Amino acid sequence: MSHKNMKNILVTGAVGQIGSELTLALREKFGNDNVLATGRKTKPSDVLLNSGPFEFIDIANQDTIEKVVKEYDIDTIYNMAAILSAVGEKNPQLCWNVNINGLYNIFDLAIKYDMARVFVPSSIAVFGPQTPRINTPQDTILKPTTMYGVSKVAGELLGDYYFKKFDIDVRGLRYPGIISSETLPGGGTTDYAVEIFYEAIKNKRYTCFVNEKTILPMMYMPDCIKASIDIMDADITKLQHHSDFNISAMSFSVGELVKEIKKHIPEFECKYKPDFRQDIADSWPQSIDDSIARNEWNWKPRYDLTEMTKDMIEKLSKRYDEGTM
Ligand code: AKB
Repeated sequence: MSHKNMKNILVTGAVGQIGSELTLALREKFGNDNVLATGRKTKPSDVLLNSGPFEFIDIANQDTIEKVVKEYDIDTIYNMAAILSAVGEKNPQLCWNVNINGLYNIFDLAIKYDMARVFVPSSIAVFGPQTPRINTPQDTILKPTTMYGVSKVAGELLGDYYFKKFDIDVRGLRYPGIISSETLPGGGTTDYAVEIFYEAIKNKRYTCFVNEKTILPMMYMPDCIKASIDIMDADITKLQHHSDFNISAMSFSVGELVKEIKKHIPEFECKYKPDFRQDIADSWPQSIDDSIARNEWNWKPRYDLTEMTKDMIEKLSKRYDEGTM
C-alpha cells in the first residue's frame, strides 16, 4: 500500500469530548484551514468555531458528508462521531445507525474519493465477560454484551476488511475511559471518572453510579490525543494490526480515585448508587496489555493516576474561578 499524504482532514464528532480537543491539536499540526470540524447538532465552542472551518453534517446521512468532502477536498477522516455505551443501551437502534451505518458511509466515501487515511476509534467495550479481565491481551475473545461493544467489534472488523479488500489505510485504537477537563463526555460508562472531578470542585461531593471497587482502564486526554495522532503518523510497513490497537495508561478503582482527589480536596466525599452502568463496567477489562502498540508504533503514555489528578484539579479549579466550568 502506498503512503499518501494527509492534507485536508475531516473530523466528525468534533464537538464531542475527544473530537473537540483533537480538532484543535490537528489544526495546530496541519494548519487551521486544513482541518474541518463537523458536528450533528450541538453548538460548537467559540474556540472551535473561530480557529477553523465548521459544518453541520449527519454521518448516518451520506449526502451530508459527501457535500463537505467535495467542498473541502477531504483526503483524511477522523470519525469521532459515536453513540457511547450507556446511551447505546437506552437506544440500541440509534447506536447501530450512527456507529455502523455512519461508519459504513465513511468507508464508502473513503473508497470513492481515494482517501489517504481513515481513523476509527474503537474501545475497551469490544471485550466482554468471557475475555480475560486483567492485562487483557490484544488478540482475545471479543464477545461484548452491549450494543456499543457490538458496534465497535463490527467497526474493527470492517476497518480491517476495507484495508485488505479496498486498500484503504484504516487505523484505530481501543480507547479506555478518557478523562478530560475541557468537554464533558456524553453517555458513556466511564463518565464517572470525569464527573467526579467537576463535582469535587463545585460541590465537594459526588454520588457515583458504579461501586467503590469498580476498576477500569483510563487515560488522560493529552495521552489520548497523542495516541490518536501518532497512530496516523506510524510507518505502515511496521503495522501488523490496523483498526484495533489496545492502548493503556492507568487502571484504578473508584475508591483509589477518591483517595487521590482527597489529597487535594480533603473535605471531598463520595457516595455510591450503582445503576445499570455497573453491569456494563463489570463486563469490561480492569487492565489492558498494550505491548503490541508499544512495539508496532512506539506507544507510551505519560500520565498516571497521580499526575492526571493533579493536572485535572489545577485546570478545573482555574476554570471554576474564571466562571467557565
Ligand atoms: C464508554 O464508557 O462508553 C466510553 C468507552 C470506554 O468507550 N468511554
